[in-house]
Amino acid sequence: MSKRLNMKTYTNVFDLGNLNEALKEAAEVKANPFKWEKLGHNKTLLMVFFNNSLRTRLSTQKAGMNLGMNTIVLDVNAGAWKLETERGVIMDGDKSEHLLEAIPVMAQYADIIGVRSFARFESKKFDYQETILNQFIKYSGKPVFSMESATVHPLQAFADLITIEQYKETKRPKVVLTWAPHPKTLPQAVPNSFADFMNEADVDFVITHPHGYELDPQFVRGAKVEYDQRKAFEGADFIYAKNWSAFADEHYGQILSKDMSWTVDTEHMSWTNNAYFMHCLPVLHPQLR
Ligand code: AN0
Repeated sequence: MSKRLNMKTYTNVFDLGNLNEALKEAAEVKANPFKWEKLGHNKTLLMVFFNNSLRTRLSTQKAGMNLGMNTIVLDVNAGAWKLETERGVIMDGDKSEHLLEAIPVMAQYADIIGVRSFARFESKKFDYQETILNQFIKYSGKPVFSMESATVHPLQAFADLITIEQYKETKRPKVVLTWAPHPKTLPQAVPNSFADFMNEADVDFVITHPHGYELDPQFVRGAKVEYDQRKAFEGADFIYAKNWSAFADEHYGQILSKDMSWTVDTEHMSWTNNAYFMHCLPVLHPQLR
């Protein structure tokens, strides 16, 4: 195996090292899930959840098991003590323990730690500094990976790229990330990481969203942004639909539009090159089927 074994954090596409090599290895593991079943012998994977999860929880625990690891799943605030995560506050509320005391306890039982900690939308700075994830990185002394943190979801994005690689019919497919409406405030983590990965992949990448939904430039980088959804869809081979709330300082976490005409339906798909439709789930269905 490659030097990815020495990875200390996994939060973005660059942590994977050579992306083509990583994709090749991923395809091998997908074809033979037990290929490295001895790799994790007597190692412990700890998965720490501050928020709910269905797919990431199941797939990550299964991945650890397929690598021969012991896996421990900890639901902070449910089974474990409620944790105070802010520094310098008086702890006279409903929190029993401070994160900084809990991290070394978690770390002593783990060889690698996955953390799910969604954006809170109380402070853009708190979210975009990845305050929770970075405390694990800083104080655990163990390799740490994001299982969707405040600003990124790199497991999702890598899985999406693996899917695109598997299904693409041309060498360099056109991939479109489209905003779609949702009644609740959703994080930017999934679109951020999707852009992060697509920008480094061998694809023609376009992002489309209504005005005001511009994502963080550190993830958008050189990607084409097309405000006309129909134009963006023309010739697309993959449509990736996702809602996110506003990123801009003055509107951070706000819902600026619920324009249902952005919902991807069969008419939208007819504008494409017979594209595959992708969605990370969970999804709200706009009408009963
Ligand atoms: C999350 C999100 O949109 O980031 C999880 C997606 C995998 N969804 C919700 O918060 C409902």
